[in-house]
Amino acid sequence: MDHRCLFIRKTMGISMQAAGEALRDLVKGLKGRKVAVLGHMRPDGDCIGSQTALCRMLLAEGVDALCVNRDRIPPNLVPYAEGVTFVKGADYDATDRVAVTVDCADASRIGTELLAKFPSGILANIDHHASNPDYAQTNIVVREAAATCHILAAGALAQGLAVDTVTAKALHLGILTDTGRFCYRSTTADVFAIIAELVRRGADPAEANYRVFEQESRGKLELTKRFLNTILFHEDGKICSGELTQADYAATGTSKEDKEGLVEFPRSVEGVEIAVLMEEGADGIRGSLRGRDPKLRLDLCAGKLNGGGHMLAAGFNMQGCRLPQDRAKILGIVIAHYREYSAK
Ligand SMILES: [Mn+2]
Repeated sequence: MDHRCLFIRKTMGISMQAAGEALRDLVKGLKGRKVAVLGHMRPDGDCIGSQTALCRMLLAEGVDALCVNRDRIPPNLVPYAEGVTFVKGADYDATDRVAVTVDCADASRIGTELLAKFPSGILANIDHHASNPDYAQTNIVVREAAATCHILAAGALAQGLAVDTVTAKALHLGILTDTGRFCYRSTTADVFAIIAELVRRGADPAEANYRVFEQESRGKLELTKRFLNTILFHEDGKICSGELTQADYAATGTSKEDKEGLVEFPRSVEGVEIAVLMEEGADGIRGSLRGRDPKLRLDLCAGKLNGGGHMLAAGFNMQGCRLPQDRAKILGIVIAHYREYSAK
């Protein structure tokens, strides 16, 4: 007997128009209920912006709502959570709140310990990830939306839900970060029209750009300097590598989270087809590979270095290796892979 039909659910998502109507019905329908608005682990701008905006729309309708996250709000995003209570997942012990998730591709993205505090499941799921399996009772999932904040902004503006200056700033934050500062393919004319209305209502692009993108630590800049000093080109400039060591983190007061984005320096150079970042830790060398041509199959290249990933972005982990004696071996494998796949 074939049971597959029980497990494969069609998840087509809904239109932005339908999402707006569903958002209005949800916000109005929650009157008299107590609500926890949940975001994902390691929250980003779209997560904090969505939680704040939805919570403020609920509060404006007289609904008792607060936000709960496993992890803290990143310090530079704290100003966007104005007027809303954020509770740490570990401190959350209420049993009388219904759960609404925002920006979570799956319920487990809120963290398994926090999810266990809602044994009756998720009431509503507002999201834009293509893989979202519609895990809640009400699923407001728009797959072509640029951000969860895009869904909330479009719905709230069309349906007349409360969008004051603070809410407009939160919605703008999520769209700004999830579109890569309005650069990704998801940045449509419709997105700009919504942003125009949010700016009219008080969203401040210059302030947001400063808070989100111009608050790097001095340590991160020093780490960047050290990384750039290690940059080398191979294969006539087609491959560009750079490296980090424990000593670099120690000398700059940074941690491995601060390597975020560094691989973009070698990747962004004209002519470079594979960017390599090698990081020597206590137990070996971890690495990142980045490319722009799927033909080079960086997932397979990483596989040759005890790793894996996607065609354009992959990672590897060479236990027991040290940079001085092993960098040439690792780069040799990348170079051989490049020669083989670029010739195909
Ligand atoms: Mn998002």
